[in-house]
Amino acid sequence: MPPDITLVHPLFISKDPVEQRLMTPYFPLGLMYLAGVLRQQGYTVELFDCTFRQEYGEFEAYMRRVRPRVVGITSLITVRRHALVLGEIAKQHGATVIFGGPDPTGIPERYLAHRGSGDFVADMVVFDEGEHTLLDVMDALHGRGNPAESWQEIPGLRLRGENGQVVATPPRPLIPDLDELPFPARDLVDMDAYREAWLAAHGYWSLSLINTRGCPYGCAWCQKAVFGRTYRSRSPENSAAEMRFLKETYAPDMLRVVDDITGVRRQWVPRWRDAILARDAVIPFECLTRVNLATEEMLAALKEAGCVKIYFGAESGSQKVLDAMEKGARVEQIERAAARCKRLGIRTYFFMMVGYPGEEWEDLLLSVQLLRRTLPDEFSTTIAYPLPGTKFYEQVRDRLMFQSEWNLDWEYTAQNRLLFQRDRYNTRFYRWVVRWFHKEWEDAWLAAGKPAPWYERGRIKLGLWAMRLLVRLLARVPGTGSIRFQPAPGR
Ligand code: B12
Ligand code: SF4
Repeated sequence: MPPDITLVHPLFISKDPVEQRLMTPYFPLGLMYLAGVLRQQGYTVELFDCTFRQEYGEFEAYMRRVRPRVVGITSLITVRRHALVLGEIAKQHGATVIFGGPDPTGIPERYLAHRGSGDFVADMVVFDEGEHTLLDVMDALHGRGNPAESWQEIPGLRLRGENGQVVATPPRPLIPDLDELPFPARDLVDMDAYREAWLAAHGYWSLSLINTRGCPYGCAWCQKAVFGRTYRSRSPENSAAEMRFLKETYAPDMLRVVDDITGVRRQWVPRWRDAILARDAVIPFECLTRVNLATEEMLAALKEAGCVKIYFGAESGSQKVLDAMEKGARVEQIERAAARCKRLGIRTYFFMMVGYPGEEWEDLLLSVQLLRRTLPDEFSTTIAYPLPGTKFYEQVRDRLMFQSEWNLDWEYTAQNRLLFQRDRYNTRFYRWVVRWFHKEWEDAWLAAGKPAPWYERGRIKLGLWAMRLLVRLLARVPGTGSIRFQPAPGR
């Protein structure tokens, strides 16, 4: 018997140089939540996970053999092309094809208008949060419960109108209580393959967990498709129960808490710590928070709950640039957060960004100074890229360096590359800035007493000297030139 629905994760590590280099695969929790809810209502679900697969042909063979009636495909901007190709294959085998996730929500017209070799591929896009909408769609397809008579009656969909326009059905209210959801259906995942990939690349393995949905902040470059500027959290007890379950069932070495922001509600974190300790559910974990939330108390509670590493979106050492990004954070807060983590023995990882509109040479120097003063344990630097639907995108829309927004595919964004015309500076300049930041940071660690053999010190000093000279020279050279592919350094 074919399953009632097959959910597809279209990320192929074999086709993605960035993923190959990082080798930190996580299966998509969104799909696993959908699967959990559908199974709770009696539907049979299979997962087709492309993570460790090589070719589209494997999905073709699956479709030929299994013939699911419905295929639901999740998508991000990075995997849009694969999602559409897999959708074509599903359509050729007669399945109802549904797309959902951040990219289809952000740009549904891209999916609805896509024609494969002939017919339209997508029957619909599930917009925003998916659990209840997909359940309604499945009920309608199977005539179960009180099924909707037309797709237009189901809230939370984007459909294709007669003239090809996007038709929106009424908005779907957000799920009020996240504790109602079953834990993600991780049993559908080939856990051994993930475990082995992690162990081979890093010597430990990590699973993901999510406690909250949404983020109340409004950084101008952040695409907030799906959960918008809303914020809901599970109860600390519900989350701790899942951690206990993960510890007993899978015993991962690490957890990645994938909330946009941990600790938006101040009292939540100490309650979570208590719930974790009470259940003996500690698993070393890493999470992301904002520097303005990183109080001594919050960080101490995270540490006691098992936190070993915190990612901060530091972005820049220039207040002017942070304000332009509408980051809602101050440079002093970045410094305080880093110092507090160091005192508590929590590792820090900074996300830095260069090339944001308004950033000038002096601002880059301030970012260098920030890295040198705060000495994060790790950091990565991204050249700012404008995602559709953001204020940043609107700001640079008339200066984009590709033909239309339809071209804003991952071929462009995967490369750490400047995507809009600036008055000064080009991609080549920023790529060297990224390397320069790294050398400054290495040198600052040496200056702070990090032990290193003489040849290593020499390499860093020489590299730093060369980098400083080069970026100063490049800062004066106009023109963009053509740039070879080079993946972004990390996330
Ligand atoms: C965890 C995470 C990661 C993890 C793991 C990804 C994974 N496989 O789970 C890692 C660190 C690997 C990662 C990497 C990247 N990420 Co990321 N990530 C996230 C994060 C923080 C959480 C994802 C999550 O689990 N959400 C919780 C679930 C419940 O929500 P959901 O996935 O949206 O699913 C719901 C709905 O969308 C819908 N739905 C989803 N799929 C489907 C499918 C169907 C059929 C249906 C009906 C419904 C449906 O229903 C689900 C349940 O309600 C999100 C931000 C966010 N808060 O969502 C960013 C986010 C998804 N990432 C993003 C980006 C840009 C990236 C990177 C490109 C970053 C980088 N520069 O390297 C890479 C790309 C990786 C790749 N090669 O594809 C963007 C995507 C933007 C876009 N439009 O595509 C987001 C939205 C962050 C942002 N605001 O910019 N990411
Ligand atoms: S970048 Fe982070 S803090 Fe800013 S709006 Fe996006 S999720 Fe929220």
